[in-house]
Amino acid sequence: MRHFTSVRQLTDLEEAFAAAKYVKENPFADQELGKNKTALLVFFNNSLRTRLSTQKAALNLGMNVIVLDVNQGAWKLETERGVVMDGDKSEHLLEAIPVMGAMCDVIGVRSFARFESKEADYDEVIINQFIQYSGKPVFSMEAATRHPLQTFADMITIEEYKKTAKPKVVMTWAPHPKALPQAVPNSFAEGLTMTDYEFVICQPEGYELDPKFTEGAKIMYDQDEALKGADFVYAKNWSAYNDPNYGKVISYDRSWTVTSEKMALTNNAYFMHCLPVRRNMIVSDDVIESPQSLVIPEAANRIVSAQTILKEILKEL
Ligand code: AN0
Ligand code: CP
Repeated sequence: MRHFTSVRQLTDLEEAFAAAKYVKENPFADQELGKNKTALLVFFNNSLRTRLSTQKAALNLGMNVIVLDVNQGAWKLETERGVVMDGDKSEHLLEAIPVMGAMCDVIGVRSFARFESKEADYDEVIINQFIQYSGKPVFSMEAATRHPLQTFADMITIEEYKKTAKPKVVMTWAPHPKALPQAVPNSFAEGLTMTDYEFVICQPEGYELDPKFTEGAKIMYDQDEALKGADFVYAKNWSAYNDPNYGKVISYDRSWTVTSEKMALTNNAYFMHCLPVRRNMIVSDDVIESPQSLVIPEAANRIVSAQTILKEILKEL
């Protein structure tokens, strides 16, 4: 594998789960692979899990790691070509990227949707520039439209906890005070539609995701109906995708919060969320603290997910 930007690249899921299981059981078996190799992790946005788990994964593989928070200490970067740079931005991304590439062997990039242009976001302009100009393998640590390392960790977690071959997995929209990207739900939908599980997405009217990610999923607008018989409830907020509301919050409806009353409709489902989560907006305290909550093992599987992918990239260096 050269670059990793979408979970769809894991064409053989069984093989990917087996590779992840091996990594989980043998975390230090491949230290030679990463010896004298440097991973540069570039963050344009905040992170707790991705920052820690990707570093840990790289260290487990024997790599050296450099973390760059672009907005804290680096020069302010211009990303548009053709701009007269007479403002507050001192450097252009088109120089910064090859410089970053010169300092490492592999680059991870976190760059959320900016909601300034749907086209620029959905064309993945930032991560694609890293792919084009860094000269190094690039992997997504959440780009504008996808968060594949999260989805792979989510899928590994479902594999570990499922009690039937084809569990019912329900991804439900839940309320949040700020506009969030569609990357996590897009990616989760992309990943789950690759499986033969029963996969349902429920959301209020107007929150339809780009159909390119959700094709094959059952889409519902009644959360109570959707949750019936669920084995896994995957909660997430996202902002609207469809015009004219792209990147906007169009509902704050707290009747969509995942509470114990909602969980009572399910088949004693496990609760999942990628974190960070706002309690009592997305999920009630009692649900996230219940024994059915998988949020911590799910986060811990981010190491496994990142390490499995980094290992594939290192093999081809
Ligand atoms: C981000 C999002 O929803 O994409 C990151 C999640 C992993 N969440 C927030 O910004 C709160
Ligand atoms: N789930 C996730 O990616 O978390 P961070 O934003 O903290 O990295």
